[in-house]
Amino acid sequence: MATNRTFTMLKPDATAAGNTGKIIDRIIEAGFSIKAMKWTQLSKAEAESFYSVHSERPFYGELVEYMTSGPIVAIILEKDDAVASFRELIGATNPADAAPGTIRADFAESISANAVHGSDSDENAAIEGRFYFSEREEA
Ligand code: IDP
Ligand code: MG
Repeated sequence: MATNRTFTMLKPDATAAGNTGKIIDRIIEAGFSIKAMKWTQLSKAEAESFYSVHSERPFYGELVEYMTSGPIVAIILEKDDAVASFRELIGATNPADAAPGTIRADFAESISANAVHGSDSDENAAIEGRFYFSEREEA
């Protein structure tokens, strides 16, 4: 995957609240293009694997439980400087700290149920995208 790509999930709070369309609109309006997308649900083992980098963090169990509580939308996105640009668009992890106008400020419910995931590096964007999509599925 090229370094102009990032990976996002619209999390269970976003799918439950019917916010996926609004959030995808925001993402496209911000200049990202969709390279792969699927509506799916994580098993416990899959969520543990996806978030294994956080396995020592105190919130790991809560995070895995939350991320398996409902459907998610997995999306590979493309834009110049995609990783940093997307992190700016979504805002801080805790919606209480997220800048006005960011996706988390407008849609997140809590620090755990915070509407969207955004990769933190080019390397992780590639790994996370491949977790959900084969090369064949990526446009
Ligand atoms: P990020 O999603 O902004 O990159 P990370 O620190 O990578 O934030 O944490 C991954 C996810 O774990 C967050 O998006 C959030 O859902 C959850 N999380 C992070 N910190 C906490 C916490 O203190 N309590 C509960 N859940 C948390
Ligand atoms: Mg992170």
